Amino acid sequence: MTQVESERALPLTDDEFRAWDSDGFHVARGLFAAEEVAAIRDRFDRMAERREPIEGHWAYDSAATDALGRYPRVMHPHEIDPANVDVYLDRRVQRILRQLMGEEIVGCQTMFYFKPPGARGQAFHQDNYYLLVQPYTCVAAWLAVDRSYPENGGLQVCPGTHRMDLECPDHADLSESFVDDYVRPPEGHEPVGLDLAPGDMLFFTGSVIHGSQPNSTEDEWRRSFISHYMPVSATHIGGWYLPHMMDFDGNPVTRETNAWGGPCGEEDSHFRGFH
Ligand SMILES: O=C(O)CCC(=O)C(=O)O
Repeated sequence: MTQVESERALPLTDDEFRAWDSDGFHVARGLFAAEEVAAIRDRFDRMAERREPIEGHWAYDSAATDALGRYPRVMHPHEIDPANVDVYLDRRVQRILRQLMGEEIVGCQTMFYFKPPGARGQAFHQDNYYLLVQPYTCVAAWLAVDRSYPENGGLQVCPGTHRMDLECPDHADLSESFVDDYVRPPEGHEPVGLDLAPGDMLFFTGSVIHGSQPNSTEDEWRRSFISHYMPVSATHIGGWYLPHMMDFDGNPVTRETNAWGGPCGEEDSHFRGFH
């Protein structure tokens, strides 16, 4: 294959694309090289070692007894270090997303999870309940920075739930989940626990029910860098994402604010915040 041909070649094989179409998720094994993943991990570890909250990004609490109080997730890390923009706007990720979504895509937000030993998980949920992208849905790109598997709180996904509507969540068990929303996996769509190596990237759409258990290991961290995107033709998104959006050339993107109340009905007025 010439260089031009290989650049044009689609990243997923036909079988992989069929699996994406029927399951709603795809794992790109080894998408990021070991050195790239180590650089991401070291960057966030250095940030955490400073033990200083970062307004709007990192709600570090030195007095917290809960592991997640001392290692909360980092919100929009692409706005605190340009090296994180490179992860958000990575061209390999763009090529995969284009094929998955069938059109150009734009970025909505980024996050970084430390998930240290003992940290609570995140109960089953659907991302587009929060992002409110319309029409169609958002898509997540979840990069394993450490090995990620069920015991250390790795991600679990419910195949086939990408065809579901958004559900109004119940309350979660807050001893297990740090977020209070829970969507029960429907019969026939039981969760699958994924085993991801550092550098693997998991893609899934905003309707897919997914979540994670607490990290029950003694000494294994489960760090991950998470970005959300949407098709360029989407016209609406939850307003709180607007300041964090950009296209793959780094230009700001704007859309209409989605004022839709969501699947819980008119009375659903609780602020969902970022996700
Ligand atoms: O990484 C996790 O444990 C949960 C992340 C997640 O569910 C999300 O970003 O929507």
